[in-house]
Order: sequence, then C-alpha cells, then structure tokens
Amino acid sequence: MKTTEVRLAALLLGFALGSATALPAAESVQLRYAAPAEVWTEALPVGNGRLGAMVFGGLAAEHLQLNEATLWSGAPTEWNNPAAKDALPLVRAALLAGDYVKANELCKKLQGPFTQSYQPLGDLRLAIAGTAGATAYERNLDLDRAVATVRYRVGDALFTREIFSSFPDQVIVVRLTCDRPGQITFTASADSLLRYSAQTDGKDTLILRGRAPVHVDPSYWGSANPIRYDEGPNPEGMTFDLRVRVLADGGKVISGGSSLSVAQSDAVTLLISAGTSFNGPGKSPGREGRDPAAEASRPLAAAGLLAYSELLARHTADHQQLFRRVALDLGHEPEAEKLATDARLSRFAQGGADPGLAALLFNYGRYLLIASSRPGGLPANLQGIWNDSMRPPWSSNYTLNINAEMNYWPAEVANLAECHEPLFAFIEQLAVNGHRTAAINYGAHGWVAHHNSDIWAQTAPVGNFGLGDPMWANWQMGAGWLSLHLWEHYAFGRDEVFLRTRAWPVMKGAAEFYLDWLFDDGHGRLITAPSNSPEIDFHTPDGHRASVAVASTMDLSIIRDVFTNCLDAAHILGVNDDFTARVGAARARLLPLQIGSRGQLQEWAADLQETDPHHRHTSHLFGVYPGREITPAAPALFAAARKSLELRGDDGTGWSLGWRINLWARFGDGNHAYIFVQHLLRPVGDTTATNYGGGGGVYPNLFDAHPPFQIDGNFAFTAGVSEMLLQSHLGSIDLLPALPSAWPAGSVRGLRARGGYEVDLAWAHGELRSATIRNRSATGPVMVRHGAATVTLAVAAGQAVVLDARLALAAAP
Ligand code: FUC
Repeated sequence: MKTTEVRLAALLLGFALGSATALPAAESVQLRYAAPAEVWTEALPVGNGRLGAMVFGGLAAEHLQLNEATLWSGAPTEWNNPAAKDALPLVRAALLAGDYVKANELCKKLQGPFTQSYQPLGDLRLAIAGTAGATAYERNLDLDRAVATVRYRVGDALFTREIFSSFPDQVIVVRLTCDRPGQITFTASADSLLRYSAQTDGKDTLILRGRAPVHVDPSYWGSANPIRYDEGPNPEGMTFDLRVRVLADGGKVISGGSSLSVAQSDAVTLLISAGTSFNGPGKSPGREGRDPAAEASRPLAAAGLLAYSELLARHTADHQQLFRRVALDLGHEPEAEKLATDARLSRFAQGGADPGLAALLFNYGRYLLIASSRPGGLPANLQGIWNDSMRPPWSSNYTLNINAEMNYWPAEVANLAECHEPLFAFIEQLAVNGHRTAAINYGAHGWVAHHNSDIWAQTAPVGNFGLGDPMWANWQMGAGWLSLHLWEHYAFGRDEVFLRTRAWPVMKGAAEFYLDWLFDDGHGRLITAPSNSPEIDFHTPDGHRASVAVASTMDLSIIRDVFTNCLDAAHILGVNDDFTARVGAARARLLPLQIGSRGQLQEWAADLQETDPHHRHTSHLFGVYPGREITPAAPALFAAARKSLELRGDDGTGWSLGWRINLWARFGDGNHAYIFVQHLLRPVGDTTATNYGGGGGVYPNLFDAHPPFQIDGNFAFTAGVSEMLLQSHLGSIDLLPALPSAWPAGSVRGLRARGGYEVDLAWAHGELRSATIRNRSATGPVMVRHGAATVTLAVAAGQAVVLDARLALAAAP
C-alpha cells in the first residue's frame, strides 16, 4: 500500500461512545473435536482464575483433572543470603579484570533456595452407565460462553454434558442431561496425587481432604528425595479440601464409602468446590492457615441455592462482559472451518489457508487470561492454573526473566485490564519481600526480585545456595521488568489514583535498587555487574564459556525503562525531589547501547560471541518490545536491533515464537511476524519432552507448546496479533502497522491504545478502510498515524471519531 497517498480524515465527530457487540463467528470461538481426549494436552480447560478443570470428555469414563490456584508446596522460608554481600565485590573485581569464568563461579555464592511448586488438586471421575453403542460423539469448548460441552447419542436419546467454572459463584459446575427422562446413571469418585483421604457426608457430597508436600524440588533438578512431606506431629504444608455435591432431578442418589452414585435421574448438576489453607505469602499454611473445609463449603452452600439455569446465566454474563469487548475477523476459509480443531491445525501446517485459525488462537489467549487471572487471586503461573503433575515443568512457578511478564502482554491492549490486577497484587508482595533481599543480600535500598518466584513471593536468586548455574539463577532485573506492568496499566487506562497509590511506590522502589546497584565504570558511565542476558552464554576471549558479564543490554534497557517511566510518572504526579534528580542524573550516565561487529545490537557491553546464535531468548531486544527505548527515532540502534533479530533466526520455543511476533510487529514487518504466527500454530502432537532448541507450536487443545506446555506462548500470540494491528508506544496511535499479506481483509473491534482510547479497525485488499477512535479516559488531543499519514484528533470525553480512509479528505487540524 502506498501509505503516503492515504489521508486520514475525521469523517464524523461526536459519535456516541459504546461499540457494537455483534456475536462472534462460531469458527473463531470454538474448539471442536470428534473424539474424547486421550492425553492431558487434548483435554479442554475451564477456569475462573482459581478453580480450573481439564475436561477429557470420556464417554463411559469422564475425567476432570482439577486445580486450585493457591495449592502449592512449601511454606514461607528464609531465602535471603547474608554471605552474598561479601561475595559481590569479589564477583565485580573478577569481571572488571576480565575473568568471566571466575566471576561465574563466585556468583554461586549469591544464591538462595529453589522456589516451591504449583500442585495438582485432584481428579474427579464419573463412571457413566448406558454409553454402549454411542454415536455422533462431539466435544467442544465455546470461548464465547466459556462452557465445555460433550454430546452423543445412544439410540434416539441425546446426551449432553456441560462444564464451566464460575467466577461469580466460585464453583465448577457439571450438568448431565438427556432428552429422555430417567437416563442419567453414574458413579462419582475423586482422588489426588497428593496425600489425601476421601469420604462422603452420607448424603450428597463427596469430600476429599489432603495435604501438600512441605518441599518439592524443581523438575529439572535431579535429587534422591524430590517430594518431601512434613511427617512431624504438627506438620507444615498446605492443607486442602475438595467437595463435590450432587444435585439430582429425580432418580436416586446413593452414598457409598467414598463415592456417590446416581441412578436414573432426569438430569444432574455437580457442584465442585475447593479451598486451601493458604493465608497469604507470609503465613505458615500448616499452622496459621485458613480452614480449607470452610473455604470449600461456603460457595458450595451458596451455589446450591441457585438453579442450574441461574448458575449458567450468571457465569456467561460475567464472562461475556470481558470476552465480548474485543472481536477479530481475519477472513474465512469454509473448507477449513468445518473441520475439527486438530484437523484444522494439520491442514494449516500443510499450507492450507485458514486465517480464522489465527483468530481462534487470538481469542483463546483472551479466554485463557479470563480463566486464569481474576481480581483477588494469584497471577497466572507458567501453566496458568492447569497442572496435573506434582513436579510440573520448571515448578510451574513465576519465572520473571520473561514468562510471568509475557502472560500479561495482552492484558491491556486486548482490553482485559482487570485480569492484570492479580499480577499487581503479587508485585506489591514481591516489593515487600524484595526490600529485605536487597538489604540483606546486597546492602541496597529499594527492592529486588530475581529469576524465579512462587506463591510465597520468593525474591532471592535460586540455585540451592551455590548449586545453580548463574546463567539462569542470577539475574537482578525482576523488579524492573515487573514495574513496567504497573506503568502500562496507567498508560492505557489513565487512572491517576492507581499511578499515585500503587504504581509509584513499586516503580520508585525498583529504581532505588538500581540506583544502588549501578556503579561507575571508571569513565563516568554507569554499568551493572554481575550481569546476565538470560539464559545465554558466550565464548570468553580465552576460549571458555561463561554467562555472567558486565552491563548486558537487557540490564541497561530495563533500568532505562524504569528510570524513564519513573520520570514520566513523577511529571504527572508533580513529584520533583532528590529522588527524581538522582534518577535523571543516573539515566543520563547509563552506558549507551552499542552496535557490534556484525552490525547487531550488542548483547553485552563487550562485543562477545554468543554460543547459541539461535537462542530462544531475545533479551537484548527488550527496548523494542515490550519496552519503548529502541524506536525508529534512533535509526542506527533500531536497524542494529533488527539485525540481531535476523541473526536469531526464524524458529524457537513456543514463547520465543510469541515474542518474535511482537518484535517483528514493532519493526513494522507484518510478513515476517506472520512466519511466527504460522510456527506458533504448528501442531506438536503429544510431545511433552522439554525442547530448548526450537520446535514450539501448539497441542491439539491449542495450549502453547514450549514444549512442554507453557501458557506464555498463548498470551504472547494474542499480544502479537494485537501489535500487528495496532500500536501506541510512540505517543501516537498507529493503525495497521504490520498487516501481513495473508490477512488482506478483516476487522477488529475493541483493542486499547495508550492514552485512554479504544480502537476499531476495518481493512480490505490490504488497505485500511476505517478506524473508530473512542475516548474512554483520555484528556487532550492524540495523533493517529497510518504509514506516513497522520491526523491529530481531539476526541471529546465519552465520544468517538470515525476515520474513513477511502474518502481521502484533507487531514483535520
Ligand atoms: C526460562 C526459559 C525456559 C523456560 C523456563 C520456564 O528458564 O529459558 O525456556 O521458559 O523459563
């Protein structure tokens, strides 16, 4: 498109606020399958931010693998390491002397314990009678209603199961019906991988009580005794309570020892509730915990007063209020859209066009965020809230050097800002704990967080006090990267109270740590050391491998980002004091980023050669995305960053592919971004073995495959598609900045832009047709950009402006 010929014009001013809520096309909001799930990565997830279920949809044996987001191993513990303070100067001295290998070894003296692991809750099993000879089996997940459905016929009778996890009512609901009376007969039982006992209340409720281990080693850590329970008389460890209540319409409910049977009912509702003893990150879950039985019983009793139709109506209303804010249409291929989702994936992988499949994965990311991250709860972990293993990959923890942040990349732009809230609450807790770590480990002010965290809000570097490889264990940038999320929440929504009371203290604390952490390189420049570019190593000049260096580009970029956001926030809040003066002075002295011998953006202060040129992390490009420091305004750095991305190649793990969609979108190259859209939609079958090298894609249930399953790639995909269609990090609203030729016609409604706007777009033949800019919370005018054309709009509060690109009118003033 010759963008210079396009004029943007304000066609219609004073348009009423509010947007159409046309029903989404079924093909882009439904996962459909013709057979029950055989493995976990074929099962379908439902969740309410806390209670999750993976629904297998078995015919005679239904299986719901259950999770409760607060069920973790461990307890609060002392993770800080006073000896770190003495080792730090030695590490720095070694690095300044160019002895990388020695510095790597010494870095181990800075480490603390591993984090704990997210634990599976249990499994509900239904042995269902009368399924022999079933036909017309189908199961699906409707993202628009957030309901999983199983349907089949036996003879003339049509059986239906519906499963959802309700946020308003805090229970998982299973409904079994048949269009003939008296046909529902089954036995329900529950078990758990954790220590448990199961019984019934003698009436209609199954009760499973259990306890989590006091320690679980990470999956990647070989140890003789990786899962440990406290065997003492007053044991530590989280306790939990899972309850399943059976409400039958007609027929009989028979209570066995540890199971419940239903005979010849017309229809049955199962209410599944769970609670744990988690009582906040600072309290012992074994000794100062909440009563899990009370936590589980309360919602069960309340939900039991509502009819199924009411539970369903309350659930869908709550879900759709979030989900229907955004609608995406990337075009349709009827041949593909009539297929089951797994068949659709294979067809697309073989080159069959299916733009609706990308829209489906985009919508799935929004669905998964709504299902795994709700106000009042914990942030989505590496697997959201869905985990069936006691030693899940990487402990299913909060991995702060990319993964936890990536989970929240779509939150603001894809109009789910409320779902960002659990991350903010978690960051505030990290800030509390991280103040102690900063003081004890480094003698520094402010707060610090490292590579990993968990439900206990651990803030020290991991590595089991000296056994971890500093390549991943030692990394001091957690507080800085997380602070960006609070700033972005303000940037999109313009909530000044939030900025003042919640964002500012966190951002300021992170900046205070970095003010102490930085030091003069002897030439007036501020640098960091030890410093990593997660989790890559390099060839040392004397022929070894090392990963700890001086002033990685990521360190400098994150610190610059924190400082810039602090200064911008201070300006808005009217703060002008010694702190802001120190931040301004330090920012001016940060070692500038450098361009290396290959024309690339250097990854470290020295032009070191990475050992793996195609490494999954693209940490040195933080300033391109998610940051905003490397932009076309600095053309040489921008070109060098692009060169670095080219050098990293065109493959990667699931989340790595997702990051690259966002990066290529920021480089304005929609077709290159689309290569990664295609890769991320690559079916990986049921492989769950960890692959660090590449080969990311999706499982049959569209969960992102690192492999193994890691949910961050799902979220990065949704963010990436948004970023291809709309950007707003440069102070303007940029329409269709990276539209690939594979999506020549389409529309999107409800994306958010920084500054307090919501945007709808329509395009055809690869060209922008119209844009609607709604003022949700903006003050002052905004520049709207499309290619080289710009227009500055003053959209009144509560109003919208429609731009019609076809009319080629002169730009409005
Ligand atoms: C980091 C990444 C891995 C994985 C893990 C959870 O260590 O390098 O690829 O995503 O986090």
